[in-house]
Amino acid sequence: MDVASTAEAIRSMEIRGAGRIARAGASALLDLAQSYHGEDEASFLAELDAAKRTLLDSRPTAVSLWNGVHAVVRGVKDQPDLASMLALVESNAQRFITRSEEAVRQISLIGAKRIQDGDVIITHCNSSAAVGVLKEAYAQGKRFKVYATESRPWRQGIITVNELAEAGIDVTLIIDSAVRSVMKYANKVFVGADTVTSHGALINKVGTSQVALAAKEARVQFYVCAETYKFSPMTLFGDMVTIEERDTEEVAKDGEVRPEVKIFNPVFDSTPAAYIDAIITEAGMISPGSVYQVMVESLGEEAFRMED
Ligand code: RUB
Repeated sequence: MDVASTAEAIRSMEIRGAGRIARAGASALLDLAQSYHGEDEASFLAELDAAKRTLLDSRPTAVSLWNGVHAVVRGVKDQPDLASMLALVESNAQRFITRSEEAVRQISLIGAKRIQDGDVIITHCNSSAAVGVLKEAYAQGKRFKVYATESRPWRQGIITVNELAEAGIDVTLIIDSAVRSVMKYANKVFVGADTVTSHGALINKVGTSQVALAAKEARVQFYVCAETYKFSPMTLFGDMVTIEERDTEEVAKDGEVRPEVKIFNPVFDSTPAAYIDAIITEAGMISPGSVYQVMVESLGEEAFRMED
């Protein structure tokens, strides 16, 4: 898919989930390089820069997209000629996509070790990393129950329950506001991540922080499944993560509520590090306090050289 259609598919949530949008962004830049017919370096760099901005503007919260796009463009402008620029975009993109898919696989294997027979697990929204952990544990022969939230307003929980049921897992769909009632039956929570800040806070689908609060109250273990390209270098410099607000029509259709009613539709929220027992990454399971160190090791020093 080209850059414009990829950005539109991300904006409209045809492509969604932090890992997928990062890979889609990298893949759109790969497509740009492979189909480039211009002849000079300056025009290519200008087109690459415009493509980068279009992709980054599509959804603001998941740093995975920022890290993916920057991993692809890194070093390109220092190349001596157009052919080397195109070759570097291609190899960077392919490397990012392969590593990202491999990271999800590693997280499944590492996370599955935390699951035992008889566990009752809650998950929220639809995270391929969290679903991967549950499916891997089941494939290893572990038997457990899952409660999955509906995740209003987009109801990504429907995708989760169908994926888990198809794999054979005993899964129950609940509405978001049932989380605290159901927490008394649960002993573990697994969720995904859009962004993890340098001080270990989690930015994920709105409602995640309520799940974490209920888990803390009930002393239920709360695990985050996050590839290290969801760690945000910008937060180290004090940048706040932008919480996306989507169309109010997603909450109530036009005409459904009186015109004087205001609607607020933030689609992500922030869970403080103190509510998180561990973050399961492809580099191993870490405490929220270790995010900075792992971020430097995994993303490399150049990820901290802030370009816009
Ligand atoms: C999806 C969501 C997921 C994370 C992680 O939100 O919050 O938990 O993106 O997903 P949306 P993954 O549906 O608005 O994109 O583990 O697949 O990267």
